[in-house]
Amino acid sequence: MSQTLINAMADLEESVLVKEVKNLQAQGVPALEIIQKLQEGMNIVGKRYEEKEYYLSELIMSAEIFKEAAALIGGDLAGGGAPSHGTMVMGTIYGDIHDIGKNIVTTVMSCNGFKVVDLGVDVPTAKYLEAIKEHKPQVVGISCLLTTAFDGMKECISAIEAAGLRDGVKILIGGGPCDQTTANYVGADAYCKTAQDSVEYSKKLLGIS
Ligand code: B12
Repeated sequence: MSQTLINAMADLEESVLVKEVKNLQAQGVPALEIIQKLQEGMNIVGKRYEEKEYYLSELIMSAEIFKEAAALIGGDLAGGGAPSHGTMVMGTIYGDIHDIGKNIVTTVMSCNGFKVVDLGVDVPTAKYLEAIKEHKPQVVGISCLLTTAFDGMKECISAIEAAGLRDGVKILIGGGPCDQTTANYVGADAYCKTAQDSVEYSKKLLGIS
């Protein structure tokens, strides 16, 4: 599938990217596949930033371009009419303001039968605890794009446990630098690489076919 799209995202070629997204949509390529390619392009942006080929201004620009593409695709993600599987409380952990991935997961979970309570970004532990008590979710999602915020996730999950709320929820984590080792370190039930994974893992963990 479209290397053009990956390159356009990585090279911040806005007009090429918009054209290619429309082109893929016209060919009937599923929205989630298009998003996955954009995510690959974003990973390249991240690498270029690390290698000092890109600076903060390019990171900001990449976010703007991604959002433009996501707005084009947004309508295709909306499913509606899915059965109700339960509630998910979702947020980006405190110290971290990245929200593009979180918003995609929120949309995809909503379209797949979950009511999602989105707590936003830079979410403190107390807000997760309050939301779990209030909304009694089956799934809690924590998004984290910064390795420096891993300890925040660990602290948050320990606090959920200390408050006696851990047994009632499955906790999923995700975000660029996370992996299964991170999930083990912070005490989550699963690590999800993509938004679609979050649907599959949630259903699997809750025993929904
Ligand atoms: C865009 C971007 C920004 C934008 C964010 C805009 C926004 N509104 O989100 C801006 C410019 C604001 C930004 C700021 C910073 N950033 Co930044 N950013 C990125 C970049 C390039 C892309 C992130 C992104 O949106 N990817 C696309 C989405 C779709 O992918 P995703 O988030 O991974 O989400 C998918 C999956 O992971 C999963 N998922 C995500 N969350 C969750 C949660 C759950 C529960 C589940 C189930 C699944 C799931 O589903 C999503 C869809 O498939 C990454 C590079 C990268 N490779 O991630 C760096 C990156 C994350 N940023 C980085 C850094 C360092 C920063 C800054 C500290 C820079 C600075 N000097 O100020 C600040 C941090 C500010 C803060 N306190 O948070 C580093 C982090 C390094 C590290 N190891 O910790 C990265 C990795 C770049 C790099 N390689 O150096 N950034």
